[in-house]
Amino acid sequence: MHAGDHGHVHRHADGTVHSHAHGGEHARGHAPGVGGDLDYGTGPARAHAPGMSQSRMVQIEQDILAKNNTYARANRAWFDERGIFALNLVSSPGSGKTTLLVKTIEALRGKLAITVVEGDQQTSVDAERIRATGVPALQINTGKGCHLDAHMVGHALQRLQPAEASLFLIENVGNLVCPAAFDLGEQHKVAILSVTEGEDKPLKYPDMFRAAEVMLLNKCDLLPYLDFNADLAEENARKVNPKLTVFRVSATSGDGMAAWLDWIEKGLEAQRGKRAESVDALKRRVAELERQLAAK
Ligand SMILES: Nc1nc2c(ncn2[C@@H]2O[C@H](COP(=O)(O)OP(=O)(O)OP(=O)(O)O)[C@@H](O)[C@H]2O)c(=O)[nH]1
Ligand SMILES: [Zn+2]
Ligand SMILES: [Zn+2]
Ligand SMILES: [Zn+2]
Repeated sequence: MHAGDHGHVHRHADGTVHSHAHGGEHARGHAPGVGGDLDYGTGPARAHAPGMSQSRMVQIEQDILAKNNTYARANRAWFDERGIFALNLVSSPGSGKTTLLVKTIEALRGKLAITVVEGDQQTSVDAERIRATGVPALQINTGKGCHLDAHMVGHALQRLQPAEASLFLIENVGNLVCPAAFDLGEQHKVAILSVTEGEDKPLKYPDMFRAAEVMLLNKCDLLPYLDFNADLAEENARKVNPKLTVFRVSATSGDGMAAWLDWIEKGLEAQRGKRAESVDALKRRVAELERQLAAK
């Protein structure tokens, strides 16, 4: 039974029906035994959903991402016009995103305006931790959803109205997979990897580390107690993303935070500069038009 050009649907012994791309598992045959791996990521959809063809999955994903990208472009334009530097913090649950945000805010709030969006499936615990620092924070609960999308962030912008030339921090839902695919309109994704998670994570979840500009290797205060090779973790991350900037930090002790804070301030400066440039360009254009009108 065929579904589409690439997909292939079949029924298992337990009665469940599901589809595959050709190649991958099938190329290796259906021979019984424990040898050989199962790979559901070799088809055009790079994933597998019971009962759905690969071509249908690709179509659905493209539609969702195309809509998301439209909202993301609008958010990015909104940030650029106002010289706002927006960062999207992504990681697995519990790597220390909120702790890092609190420390970052405490260090920078005297110098610049900061606004935060918190994404979680449920609760407003993280937004409350941010508000305790005195900075405005909006909690977005995604319910069953495992990532924030650009439409949600657009609504958050309407509600929060972040100041011109300010820092806008987004904590995504703890998940190393989906947030990689969803552009929120941020300037950069920042991936957090904590030293309790294993050096292999960048290789196992490459999309996330490829999408990020910066990796914060967090909880470095625990390194003396762990069998974790920080150099190997960095090496693995650079294998999937050679341009990655890495900062080794401890959010709880504050070690290594200075370089990260410096990176933020430089990024914000550049973003403010971009706005100044576009304002200057606009002024020049208006002056030129006025000159042309006066000459008529
Ligand atoms: N030892 C140590 N613990 C840390 C550090 N940063 C965070 N933690 C601890 O790690 C746990 C999780 O931290 P959170 O900041 O809540 O992590 P998160 O990534 O925001 O978690 P979710 O929002 O649930 O995904 C807490 O118990 C923190 O105290 C660190 O640098 N060192
Ligand atoms: Zn099968
Ligand atoms: Zn958190
Ligand atoms: Zn809407």
